[in-house]
Amino acid sequence: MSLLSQLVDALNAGSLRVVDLTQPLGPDTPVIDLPPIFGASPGVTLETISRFDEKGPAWYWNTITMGEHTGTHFDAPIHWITGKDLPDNRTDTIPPRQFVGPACVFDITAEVAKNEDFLFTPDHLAAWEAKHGRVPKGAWVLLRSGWSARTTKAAFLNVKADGPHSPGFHQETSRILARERDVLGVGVETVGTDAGQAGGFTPPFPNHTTMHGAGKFGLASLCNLDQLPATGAVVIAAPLKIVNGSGSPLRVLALVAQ
Ligand code: 23J
Ligand code: MN
Repeated sequence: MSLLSQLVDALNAGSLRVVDLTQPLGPDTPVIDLPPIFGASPGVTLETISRFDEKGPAWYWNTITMGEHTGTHFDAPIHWITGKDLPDNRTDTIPPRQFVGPACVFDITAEVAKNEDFLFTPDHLAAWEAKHGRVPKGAWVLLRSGWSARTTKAAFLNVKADGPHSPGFHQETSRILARERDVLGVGVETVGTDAGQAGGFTPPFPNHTTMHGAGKFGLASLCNLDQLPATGAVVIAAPLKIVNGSGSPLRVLALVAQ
């Protein structure tokens, strides 16, 4: 039997499951709050073009407005100054092969429950690899923090007097994953791929700086990572083909063996 008919049979039999790693996208979707000196990204608005009325008696459709980096979304290398001159760095030019890869899931739920600013260090990576094997080239590395359980905007963005607080990667971990493991990119449950306090790190937003400078991608606001094994799932994360796009909302799917 051919590989693809085996795949279809496994999906039909339920021995392969499709897990949706995507948050609902709508007016309540939280968007990152940068300091007011910077441009703000608009949240989602839906405006009805017609709904079985005089504007369209048999059809319903909407106009959508939002920033490229809204809800569950993809960060392309051109999003950051370090990746701005790389080849194939935009949503319309990234080769589609790079949207598909095996998932490595780093479970930091327990650590984050104790420390919402937890950073995943090279020592944590070494411990994960001792248990699960080396992160393979072309992997999607997913940081399972439990953050998607925060369902109110206030709890999800977690902004305090000194700015937002949420977990992320230590810069040296980002460097190892990008340069030594040659991953596709990293995915997180939080609003962005950097820790909440990372605007004050040196350099600011080190994960964006490092990943995009190496031509790697980001996935933000993922959910259902608790349904994935540490290794063995396959993730498909393909952004809209926006011409010159820096990223886009997308549907992220994982194939998981039962
Ligand atoms: C712009 C500036 C800082 C950050 C971000 C965007 C994101 O998180 C993003 O969506 O890429 S941290
Ligand atoms: Mn983004």
